[in-house]
Amino acid sequence: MNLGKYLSISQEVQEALAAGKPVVALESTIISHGMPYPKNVETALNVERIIREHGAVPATIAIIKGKITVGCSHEEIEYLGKRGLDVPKASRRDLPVLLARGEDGATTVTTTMIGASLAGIRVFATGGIGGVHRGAETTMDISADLEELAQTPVMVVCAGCKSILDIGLTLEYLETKGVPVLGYQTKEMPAFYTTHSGHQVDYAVEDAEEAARIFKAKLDCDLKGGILMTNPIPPQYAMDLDYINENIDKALRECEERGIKGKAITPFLLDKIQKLTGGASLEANIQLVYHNAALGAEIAKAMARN
Ligand code: PSU
Ligand code: MN
Repeated sequence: MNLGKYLSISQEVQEALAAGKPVVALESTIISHGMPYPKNVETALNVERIIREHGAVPATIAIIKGKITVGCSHEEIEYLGKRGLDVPKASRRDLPVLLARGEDGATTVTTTMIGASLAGIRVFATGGIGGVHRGAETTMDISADLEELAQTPVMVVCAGCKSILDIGLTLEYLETKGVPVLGYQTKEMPAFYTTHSGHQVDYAVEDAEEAARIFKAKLDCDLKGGILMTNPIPPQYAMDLDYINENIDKALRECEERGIKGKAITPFLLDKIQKLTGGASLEANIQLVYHNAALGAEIAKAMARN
């Protein structure tokens, strides 16, 4: 590999990794495409602070001027948040083009996993992942996040997936690809805004130590690919199931009527749901990301001890 030219790891993250300290990767699409400015920047900086308070080092990842940047500065986070949708959303297929052209990109779960893995980071905390979209049997819209989980050895801590997706088909796809889906102290797959989805995870996990042991077993046996750790939103922040599903359905209908396609679909739906719920879903989203950051840090610490 001839990576040097394309990878830039902050000094703090380099030092932490060299010393075997816990590091948690964070994505940038959630900043520029997932939340409005300035809440996005405020949230991203709070997430970094929470990870530090839990004794780990945060590493926000983005493409900055043609480099996969692991450990963005506060200025870079502010820049990504302010530019918002003008920063191209970068999935695996976009990466070589942005790097060769020296451009910026907001990393999705997929490209954040790639950056984390290149740097040697094993755990990544975010809000939600992409998955199999409803109606994928005709559109074939299946997020590249699932393929990345199948091939890149990173544990992704999220709050499950939203019912903008077909949760049942997403779980089937992950099973086919050999990706373990774990529930943090729960057997039910959380659905982002709610703890309830009507679907089961593969295994409920007791604590961060057990999660780290499972990850280690996967690595030790060279089983390829990552692990999905789902962490339910704290109940006090969870939304009413019928209320959120009604609004998700409205957003999906508008998406179809307006003919929104491809990588624009997920950001469109997130924005629409936030507007339809008068910001209540944004608040839930922020709280679940904080919760995942804390768990990500605990898992990173357990991995560092193993
Ligand atoms: N789901 C969320 N919030 C997000 C995303 C998904 O609840 O911000 C973002 C993540 O970056 C994820 C990407 O990797 O959307 C998936 O996009 P797509 O569906 O186009 O693969
Ligand atoms: Mn898609």
